[in-house]
Amino acid sequence: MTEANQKIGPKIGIIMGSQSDWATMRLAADILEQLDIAHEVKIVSAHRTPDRLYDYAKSAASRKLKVIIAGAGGAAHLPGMAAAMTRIPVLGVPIQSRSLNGVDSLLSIAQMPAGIPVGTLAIGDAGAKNAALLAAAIIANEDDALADRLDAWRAAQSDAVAEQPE
Ligand code: RP5
Repeated sequence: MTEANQKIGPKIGIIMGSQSDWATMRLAADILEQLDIAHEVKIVSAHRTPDRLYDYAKSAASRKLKVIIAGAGGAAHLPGMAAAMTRIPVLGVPIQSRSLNGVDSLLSIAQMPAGIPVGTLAIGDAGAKNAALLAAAIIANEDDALADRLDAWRAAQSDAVAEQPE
């Protein structure tokens, strides 16, 4: 990340329920690095550290976070509980769990009651990457320089797709 963007403080918060989620959620952080978006990364468990979750969600608006990306697996209450305690948009990443392959995570995150939305991404790596790209797109609406970087990122992706398989 450039020094200038580091100084302005995080715009996106990446939180996850466990150290074991980092292998997936680091893919979101990698994309934010590529796009030079200031962000922070924390382990915040809805079940094991509920007070940390409360403090994080309650302070998100006053700390001027623009989007929260929350990854969790199994009984994945983290994104929904974070969304319940802040109006900052929450994007949920269902971690691919060992026992049910992430279907448990997906349903836990997607099936929110009306009134408290969580934008739910795909299970696992694709979800983590797309959560970062979606968060970037949201912020880019108000940030022309980032919009240019995101357009360039997408163009590079298109250029990298071969016309024929090798
Ligand atoms: C959830 O439980 C975490 O998000 C993680 O995906 C899952 C398993 O956590 P560990 O037992 O690996 O710490 O809270």
